[in-house]
Amino acid sequence: PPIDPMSITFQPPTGGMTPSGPVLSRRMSDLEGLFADTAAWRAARDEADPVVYEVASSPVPEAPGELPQSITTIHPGAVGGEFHMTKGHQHPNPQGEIYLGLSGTGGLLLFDGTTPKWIPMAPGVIGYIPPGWAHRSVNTGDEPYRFLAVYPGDAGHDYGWVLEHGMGWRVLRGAGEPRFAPFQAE
Ligand code: S6P
Ligand code: ZN
Repeated sequence: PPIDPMSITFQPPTGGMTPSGPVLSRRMSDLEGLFADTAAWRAARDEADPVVYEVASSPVPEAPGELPQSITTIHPGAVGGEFHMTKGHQHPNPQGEIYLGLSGTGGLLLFDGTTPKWIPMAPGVIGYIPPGWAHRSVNTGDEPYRFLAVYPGDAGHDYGWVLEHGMGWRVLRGAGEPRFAPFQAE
């Protein structure tokens, strides 16, 4: 059933939404196979299994014609020098998506299966993801990186594609600026 017009209030201290839909937490243990340095990933998982990122969803349903939103907070850190990041996904029903940087610094890594692209993200930056581009977010700073996403309700989420194809690059801690290394299947 269609939902009524509504306003949603962003909660800057936590990255939450009021009213809210589901909120999910991704811990290190949920991110198997993502980081190149498997031993460093295993050590981080076994030691404290920290929350790497959280996603608060709006109450807008994932249904055709609707535009659900989410706020993602990626906590700062790296695994074997590779910055904390989201799993990344493709939308199986290819459609565009809009991101807006809210706080911290990071980037949007996009991959169409051939060419990786990097959009630096900061508060006020709108990142546009065209249809057909897999996307992953990376925190390249030392404070939480937070952004709003708005996506078509029937876009769907395919995580297997990224596990199979990678994202073209790995984003590593460099001297000041992030460093990009070509993705190699492990
Ligand atoms: C949804 C949008 C974001 C991500 C979120 C977590 O289309 O791109 O809300 O879901 O940033 O990333 P991931 O890759 O774990 O879903
Ligand atoms: Zn998406």
